[in-house]
Amino acid sequence: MLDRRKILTIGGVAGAASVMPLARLAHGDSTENGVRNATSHHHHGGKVTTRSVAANAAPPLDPFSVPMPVPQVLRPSYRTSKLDQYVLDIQPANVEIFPGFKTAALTYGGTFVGPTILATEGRAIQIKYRNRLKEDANVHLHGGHNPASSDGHPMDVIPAGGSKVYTYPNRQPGATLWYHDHVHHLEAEHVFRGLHGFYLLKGYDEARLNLPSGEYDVPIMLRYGKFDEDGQILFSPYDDVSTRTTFLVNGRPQPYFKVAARRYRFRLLNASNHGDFKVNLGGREMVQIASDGGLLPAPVSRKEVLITPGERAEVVVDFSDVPVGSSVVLESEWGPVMRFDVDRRGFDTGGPPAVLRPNPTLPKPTVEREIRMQLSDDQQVFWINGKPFDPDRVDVRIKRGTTEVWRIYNDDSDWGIDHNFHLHMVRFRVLDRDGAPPWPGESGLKDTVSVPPGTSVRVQATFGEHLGRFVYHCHMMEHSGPFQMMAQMEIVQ
Ligand SMILES: [Cu+2]
Repeated sequence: MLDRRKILTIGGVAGAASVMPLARLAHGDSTENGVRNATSHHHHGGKVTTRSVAANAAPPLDPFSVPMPVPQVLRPSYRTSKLDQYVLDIQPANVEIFPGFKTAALTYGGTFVGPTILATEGRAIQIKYRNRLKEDANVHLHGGHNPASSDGHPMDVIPAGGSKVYTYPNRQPGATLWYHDHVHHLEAEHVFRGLHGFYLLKGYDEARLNLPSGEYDVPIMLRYGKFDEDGQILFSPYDDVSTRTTFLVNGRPQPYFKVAARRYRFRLLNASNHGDFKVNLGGREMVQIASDGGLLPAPVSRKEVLITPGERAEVVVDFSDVPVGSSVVLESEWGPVMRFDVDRRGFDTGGPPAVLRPNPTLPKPTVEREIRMQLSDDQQVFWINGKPFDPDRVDVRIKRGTTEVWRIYNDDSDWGIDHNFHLHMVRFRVLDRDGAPPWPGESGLKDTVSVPPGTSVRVQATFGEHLGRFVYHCHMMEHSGPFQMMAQMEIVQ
């Protein structure tokens, strides 16, 4: 049940500390504030300081001095002709993030980035999660088209010591999904402390596309972290998010990754609680082939890719012209994120084809809705359509199979607060941004979309096939969790 005490505590503390925590929380996303660099500890001169907000004091480390790991693939414990079954523990673990330091983390299976789960379109997976924490946990498969009972609704938790089997039918096109905690009020902290991992769903249609595969198909989780001098994770829901300045790439700070001089498929995920990644390769082309919902209709040539929290962007990068012994740095607006070191020759057989995965035709919508995202009048919480999240309230009822257009507004232009929007269970098409065409890379199916302050985005979705309650929310996790920028829909017959 809803923990009223916790809500009151958060509200009371936020009240005592005035609006500043929320304003800081929000402004951490904007480009005008904060410098992100994993190896130096900037202070934000002239900016308001708030109580209980420490600086990032991560152990000093030269950039590109640790290797980027590729998360281990989880092995099924049982396989039948139609189904793979897995067991995965949600457990505390001491992990190595900074060399020579053991960091206390919350993990799936003992690693800071959980094991990768490999799925195939049309072949179901069941995962038994055992909660070895001392508090509630649960699992949301972000981007998954799954029954409500397996969606990880914020109120549908696995109690401490308990377990739960989630069933994923995988009846959806291939895509880079990810799994993370979604317990109401705890998700921001749980994810920040390590409850995140990849779930790679391979589509029927991918084999014929000649995309880089095997060791040349690499999931890369980008996120921000914050640590004390002993390498321990610092988290507060009231944190100044612009102080989360450590770049973590698959769980290591500013790593290097050895590559062959050939094409790679990189599945970029922004798993940050807050903060965009706008990345480039110093002018080198990134051919975007997929977004949240999987393959785009056609490849899109990019020099810079913006990934907001929860979003994925898959890019094909060709290193064949890079001399062996040279490097290519992945940079963001806040500094170098990681380095690709070309250490051997490579061979491949051509780039992605001109046609990847045609979009399904857009059915005619029969319902239109407005979703308004904004800071509450008393500045204590964030609202969707004038209300904070109430798990006992259904905000919209949708007849199964209905096609709807939602226009999502970010009404926080006064504060300049970034939001984005994540819809559970279905994938949507981005129709337009204030009447203008969607951004590059938004041509396919998505489940999370950036909504900058003062703008609106129209999306279209068809709400099948699963009945029941699903949430939609801002994916900046302090907004949606502690500060309640979340609502729920019920799909009915
Ligand atoms: Cu938000």
